[in-house]
Amino acid sequence: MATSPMLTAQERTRSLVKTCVENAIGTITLNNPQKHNALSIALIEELKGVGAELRASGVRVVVLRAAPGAKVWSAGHDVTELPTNGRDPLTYNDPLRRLVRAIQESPVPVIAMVEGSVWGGACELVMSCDVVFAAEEATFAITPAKLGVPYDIAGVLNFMQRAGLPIIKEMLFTAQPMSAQRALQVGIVNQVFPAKQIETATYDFAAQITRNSPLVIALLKEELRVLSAATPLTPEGFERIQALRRQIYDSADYQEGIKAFFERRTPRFTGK
Ligand code: YXS
Repeated sequence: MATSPMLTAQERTRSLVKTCVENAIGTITLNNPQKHNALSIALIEELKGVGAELRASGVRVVVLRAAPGAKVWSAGHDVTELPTNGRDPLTYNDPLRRLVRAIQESPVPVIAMVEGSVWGGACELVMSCDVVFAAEEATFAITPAKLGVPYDIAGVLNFMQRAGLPIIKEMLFTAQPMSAQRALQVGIVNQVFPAKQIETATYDFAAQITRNSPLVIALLKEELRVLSAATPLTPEGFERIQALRRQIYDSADYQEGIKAFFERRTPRFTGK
């Protein structure tokens, strides 16, 4: 039975993430609890770096997790890094966008092992992983509408690929946390376990993957990525959405959402 390889000679700690490798399973642990693992540029750059190192080391599968028993898996995009000067907050080269693509394009399956609450862009990060195992008390809240953020096309597509439109609309329009049980019912989460069992269950599952052909798994993962990304979007459709998004990140409501976050109050959106 595979166990969580948390104390191996190959364990390495940077400041914001920890990694270790055992039995061809790489583990990346988000390690910034003071900021609830907010997806800052610094944390994302470290995540991308260790991901590349693990792939080069020949791991067959990666487990992405927070510290054992975390109350918050990740608080989402680092709000202090959202631009308020009229620039698009989520462009192609935004660190979160680059991290999501790196996970999707990785030839190695990534399993999100979720304990605690997941917020905003971290929900997209989790939902872009290949498999999601969650503890019973985990929750998932997709928050652009709460923050006033004009989420981008690629991000919305990633949500659409994880659950049906009614569920994604429910999560996006309310910005409220969804329980792990409900996320399991609607297919956002693959399996749910009591907190005490989730590590063993995740690493037993990961071990099954390590026993299969890495070449075929890499092919299947890329086939599924390319085929599921085949979305008809006309240039006019793309430009229309970008124009709508620009009206929002130029709006007073966008500024209000971020201001309210820092003032720890409910935003007062005017629709302007
Ligand atoms: O006051 P200090 O310096 O200790 O810092 C506090 C928080 O400001 C900080 N923090 C964050 N910093 C930047 N970006 C964040 N997303 C973020 N979240 C938290 O961490 C320190 C401890 O937070 P605190 O005091 O609120 O902890 P708590 O235990 O009372 O509450 C935990 C949470 C997660 C319920 C609370 O921190 C929270 O609601 N965080 C924001 C969750 C959220 O709305 N995330 C969405 C971020 S925007 C995003 O992801 C996309 C752009 S979008 O919105 O479009 O999806």
